[in-house]
Amino acid sequence: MFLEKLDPEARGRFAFLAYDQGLEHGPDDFRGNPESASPRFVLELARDFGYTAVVLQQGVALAARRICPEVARVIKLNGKAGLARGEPYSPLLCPVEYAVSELSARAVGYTLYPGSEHEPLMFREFAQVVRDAGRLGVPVVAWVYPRGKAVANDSAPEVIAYAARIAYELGADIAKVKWPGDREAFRWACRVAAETKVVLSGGPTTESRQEFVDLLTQVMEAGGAGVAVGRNVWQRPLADAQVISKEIVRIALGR
Ligand code: FBP
Repeated sequence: MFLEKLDPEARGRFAFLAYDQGLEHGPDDFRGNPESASPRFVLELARDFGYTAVVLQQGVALAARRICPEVARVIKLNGKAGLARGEPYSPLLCPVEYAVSELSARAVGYTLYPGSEHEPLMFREFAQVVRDAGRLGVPVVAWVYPRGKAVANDSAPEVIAYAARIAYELGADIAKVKWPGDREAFRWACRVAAETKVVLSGGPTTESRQEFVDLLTQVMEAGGAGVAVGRNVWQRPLADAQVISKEIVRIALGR
């Protein structure tokens, strides 16, 4: 509803640089490119290549305010570490009000795990986030990852389409979903998401840069609204991260 905060020209295209994996996956994600353990590496890429915004948890956002205040931020409101097993639940950690007033959030983000035994709790929290964000005039990005023992294949076409629709039903402005395997399945997910914009969730780093670029091209051809990518950028050494950033921004934002 308030997408102009992220997209002043109303072009409906987004390129988010996600950097919340230090919490979600742990520091092993930084091993391949140890420079990426510092948010500076990611913030400077976002600034220099014109990403729409970086995605940060509250703690890193506090540092980002100091290191690179000019880079727009999507604040992840909920999160969990990757250590626990069992049915996933990602609790709300940062209120929308704090994200906006103290962390200058341009948008807020929340991960939903539909299918988890804890789905009702997350749906309720998310519904409240949508109402709070509406009052404060910031858009909401939903990471929608069907997961848990009830979900046999979390990237099956019908599961991804359902994820996109859940985001719409619950009031998200943007839904971030995994790749369902082909262009037609992604097109259907975009269709059923109605007014909610659908962006691709990056996923593990591909063997070659070109592989990821080709994937993003298919997403845009299928009516996707862009990407929220992390590892495929900052797990590569600086020169490679710069080349792929240029391509990502060109394809996702059309610049
Ligand atoms: P990547 O591009 O690195 O896959 O990041 C996208 C993202 O949604 C992150 O925002 C989040 O930390 C992570 O993936 C969650 O991944 P998982 O599927 O392992 O829960």
